[in-house]
Amino acid sequence: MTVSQKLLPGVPIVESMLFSASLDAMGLTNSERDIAIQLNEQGFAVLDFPDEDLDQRIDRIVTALTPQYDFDQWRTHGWAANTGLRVQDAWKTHDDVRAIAANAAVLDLLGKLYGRRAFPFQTLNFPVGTQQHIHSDSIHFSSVPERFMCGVWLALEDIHPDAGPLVYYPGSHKWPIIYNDMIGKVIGAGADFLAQSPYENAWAAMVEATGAKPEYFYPRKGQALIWAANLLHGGSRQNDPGRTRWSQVTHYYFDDCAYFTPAFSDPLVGNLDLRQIVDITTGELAPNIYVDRPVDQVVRRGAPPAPVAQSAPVPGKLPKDFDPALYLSLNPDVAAAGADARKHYLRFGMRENRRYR
Ligand SMILES: O=C(O)CCC(=O)C(=O)O
Ligand SMILES: [Fe+2]
Repeated sequence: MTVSQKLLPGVPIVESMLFSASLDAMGLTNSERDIAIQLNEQGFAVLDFPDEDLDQRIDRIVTALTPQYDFDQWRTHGWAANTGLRVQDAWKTHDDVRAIAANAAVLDLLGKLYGRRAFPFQTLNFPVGTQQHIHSDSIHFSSVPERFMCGVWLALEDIHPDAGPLVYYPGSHKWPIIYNDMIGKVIGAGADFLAQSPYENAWAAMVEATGAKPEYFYPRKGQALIWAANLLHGGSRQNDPGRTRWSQVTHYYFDDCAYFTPAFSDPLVGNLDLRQIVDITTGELAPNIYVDRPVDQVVRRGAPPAPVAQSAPVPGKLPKDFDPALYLSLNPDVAAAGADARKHYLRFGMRENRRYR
């Protein structure tokens, strides 16, 4: 066990103040050690994806997923978020997507870097650049303790500089994680369903204020980039509108944490958007754990022991008679924001007592 695990068990070794003092005891090969140092100092590290069958897998993924993307819309209108150019959780139906997400050598490496078992929980497959605003994944998928999350971006083809490559700001992972209270956002004050956009001006200003310089990922097919939970990253501008940018992103969590969405949570006042996370390697739910105990068994001072507040936000079931179109017409602000009716109702509408019929 490293000194970091002994004294700071709730901090990933690779993100720990005690990283240098722990490095020799992490059981790393020389090349893994380079990755660890890079991830610690810069918040990202590049590796050749360790899979002998990768080329065949990529061929099969591209063939299987191509019909699922709306390339016609892309050619005429360009990228707009979630309009058919991203397939989420294709691991459920495609063995090769799953095999990449669950690659044993990657899991083993991440386990050594973070000091807990890693497991994949979400895949995203993109055929083109996302041009997504720079962001920290920590507002979408965080954990308690924080930073037990990382992303792996795998190039499924050689990525051209004009294809809108992944962009990131080295070192920004060490900046504070920005939460709702820091940007003056509180659930219940309106526009609750906006996750990322309320943060974007603050991140952009932080980049400007620090003078941080962007780097771009121009990988060969089969190269991958690991990023730390709070590294600012996004999809850069796609200069050549006809170029594809095939990639698979896998997001990983680590054992024995509580998993939640900070953008939809104000923990101090009991709003906690706890996630029901499926471990892709087992297909089972990953238990939400707070310092070695299931969160619903933690004794809360001054409160009856159960049910605890955390159980409330467990995503509920849609009412049988839920009609998405009717919901949007009854809630024009939701419709105006372009939110998905089902997701909005489960996440917010229910607790806001919004009308759905
Ligand atoms: O591929 C991109 O352009 C960004 C992907 C991303 O931000 C993510 O999956 O977390
Ligand atoms: Fe991201």
